[in-house]
Amino acid sequence: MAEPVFLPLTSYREYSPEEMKDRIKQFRDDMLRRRTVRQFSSRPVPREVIEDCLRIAGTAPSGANQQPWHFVVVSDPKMKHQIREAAEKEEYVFYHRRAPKEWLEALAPLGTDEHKGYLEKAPYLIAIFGQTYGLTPHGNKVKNYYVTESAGIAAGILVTAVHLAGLVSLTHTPSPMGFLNKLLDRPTQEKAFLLLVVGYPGEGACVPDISRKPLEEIATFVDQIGT
Ligand code: IYR
Repeated sequence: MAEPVFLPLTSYREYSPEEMKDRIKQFRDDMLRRRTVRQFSSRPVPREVIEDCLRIAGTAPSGANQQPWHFVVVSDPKMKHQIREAAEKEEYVFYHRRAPKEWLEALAPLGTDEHKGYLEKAPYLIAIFGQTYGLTPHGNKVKNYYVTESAGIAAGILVTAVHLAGLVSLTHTPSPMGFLNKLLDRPTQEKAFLLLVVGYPGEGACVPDISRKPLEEIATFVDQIGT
């Protein structure tokens, strides 16, 4: 069993209450501007920005620090075309056969359908895989814990980083996503759970007229129990 090694927390920074409030308000206002976008421009995005966004996503906390994620960044037009074709095939079945009426009703305000032109138009597709197990240098399996939670947090941070970089994204979830393993040559222990479409918004891009739940609806504060 490995012995824990501790180092002083030198990276922490405390802010005065004023500074804290200013900083978080700034961040709140930035994040309130984030929208999921389905109309993309083909304008190129500096690869370096995508690399930094992934470095930032890789700071996510993870079960036993196993960092059970892998990101495949696709900019190759031929691969984007193949991904589009495979995704549209699944989506066609979803919209025309598999999706229960209730699900289609829930999706109606978004105006989505099986056509996924943005998978070819956007400069970058980032496929996010969760690794159910890792491998030691000797090829032995090491079980990973809280894979979906960990990769989900990393994905959330990635969405945030992309937004703060001045780009837009779409959290696309073609289902099932097994085709991504095949096309992107990823091993079976990796499960794709999100295809993040990244780029600039298309000219005149529009977004659905939907809103966010207010704080009172999403949070409960337990300040004092009883008297
Ligand atoms: N994967 C489909 C359907 C879809 C499902 C959910 I839940 C969404 O929030 C949006 C779409 C599609 O991408 O069209």
